[in-house]
Amino acid sequence: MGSLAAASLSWRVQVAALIRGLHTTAFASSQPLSELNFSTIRAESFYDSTVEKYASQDVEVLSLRQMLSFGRNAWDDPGKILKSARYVQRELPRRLARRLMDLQLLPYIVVANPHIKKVYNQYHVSFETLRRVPMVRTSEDNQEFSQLLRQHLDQHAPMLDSLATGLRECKDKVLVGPCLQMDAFFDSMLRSRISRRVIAEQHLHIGNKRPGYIGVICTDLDVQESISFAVQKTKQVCMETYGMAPDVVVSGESKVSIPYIPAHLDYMLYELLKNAMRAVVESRSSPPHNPRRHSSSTAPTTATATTAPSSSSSSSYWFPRLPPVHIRVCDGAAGALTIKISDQGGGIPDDLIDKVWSYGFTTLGRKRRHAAPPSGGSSSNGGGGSSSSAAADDGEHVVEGLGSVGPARIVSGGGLPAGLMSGQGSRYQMAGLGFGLPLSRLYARYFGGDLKLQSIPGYGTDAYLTLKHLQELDDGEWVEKVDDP
Ligand code: ADP
Ligand code: K
Ligand code: MG
Repeated sequence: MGSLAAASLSWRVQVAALIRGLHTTAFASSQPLSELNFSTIRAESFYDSTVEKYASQDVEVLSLRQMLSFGRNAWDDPGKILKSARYVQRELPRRLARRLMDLQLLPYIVVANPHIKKVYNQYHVSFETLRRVPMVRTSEDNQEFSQLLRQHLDQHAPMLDSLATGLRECKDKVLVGPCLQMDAFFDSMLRSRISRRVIAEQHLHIGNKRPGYIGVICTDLDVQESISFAVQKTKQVCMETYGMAPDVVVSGESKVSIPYIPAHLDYMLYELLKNAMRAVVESRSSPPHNPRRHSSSTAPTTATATTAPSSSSSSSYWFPRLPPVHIRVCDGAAGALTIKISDQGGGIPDDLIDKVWSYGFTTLGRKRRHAAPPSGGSSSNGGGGSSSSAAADDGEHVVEGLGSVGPARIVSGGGLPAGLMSGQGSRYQMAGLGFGLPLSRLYARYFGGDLKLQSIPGYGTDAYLTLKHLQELDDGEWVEKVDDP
């Protein structure tokens, strides 16, 4: 396998050199933005030296602290806004070029997949477009640039689904699966995606005067409020999916706020709560003959009232009282805020505890799919569908690989679920994409936090979401964290 990859690489180097010789650059930086015709940009060129050149340039990493201190009062400082625009126009082409190189290094059979090709082409078009934008010097330039930026953000919104669908299809192909370091590839692609969207959105909002906000960062995000929002949304989806939902009991610090991007926290809470609620409902609503069903002795008798199942669906299933999900907010001493989400949903079997962090790994099989199929009707689960011990006991299919990717599942705002932001109830899904855990951990780590699981198989799971608590220092600076290109 290794020699096959090496051979294909050296072949690529030769082709790259050939194409480099043919390649002509069409960069016209002296032309005003309004006169440039971006519609003619095509994305056919592979391995071109321009991509390599940009990819090899250093990226300028910005911490949340720097974003906050730079963005303060920017709405009142046109110079700052222009500086921000120039930062964006310098950074995005470099970061896009790096991802183009990553895509180029995929095996040919993957690159040739129509979904992956679509992603490559979109990245290349954005790269070519943004690198050609003349330096933003005036607020008129910035207006045009911002419009272009918004347009590209929108065009990239469905790329996550394309990437996931494409790689899921390719995973079935002989030779491809073992060659691909799938999780590392996704980590890098998605971290970069979060980064680019944060950079772009921050610029697009930096000129807005909004109380409590610097750009898209809420300076005092009320954690309890975010939890309430996520609980309400998840319960709604859970009800739509299963006809019942466990209650959620929140305890701990009631008045904690952190500077954070609300959509990021919303996403993580939503994904963790969906996992918890799904586990609770599925482990309690199995037919009585099921050996993995929890006996009532494992369920606490202190459970608060459970949202009742619909009477029609309860006829053939056993519906005991659902044990509530507990959320505890701990404002730790070590500059970290931890949100612990505990469920009694049966836990994660030992042999799956590492696999659950893989992109696309899900135990939601077609047979047990409760969610509405994605629009367009292609609710294929693909991904091999190899079964594993514990889940197989439950009549479920353990789907390895990229699971089912609903087109409406992850859309805008840095890869956030469209439904969460726009309230498209019927398109929600409780699970099945297999991205919830790894992507939430990526979001948490993005600003220096983390996500960990502690599971007691047969009983339940605790998820620990840790967020760096950024305190304002005397000099007005903020305690660190990270941006990863
Ligand atoms: P998805 O929810 O789409 O399946 P995730 O990445 O969110 O993808 O989770 C992957 C798998 O991890 C789930 O399918 C489930 O089997 C397992 N899992 C996650 N959280 C829990 C939990 N709280 N209890 C039991 N199993 C869980
Ligand atoms: K997963
Ligand atoms: Mg999930």
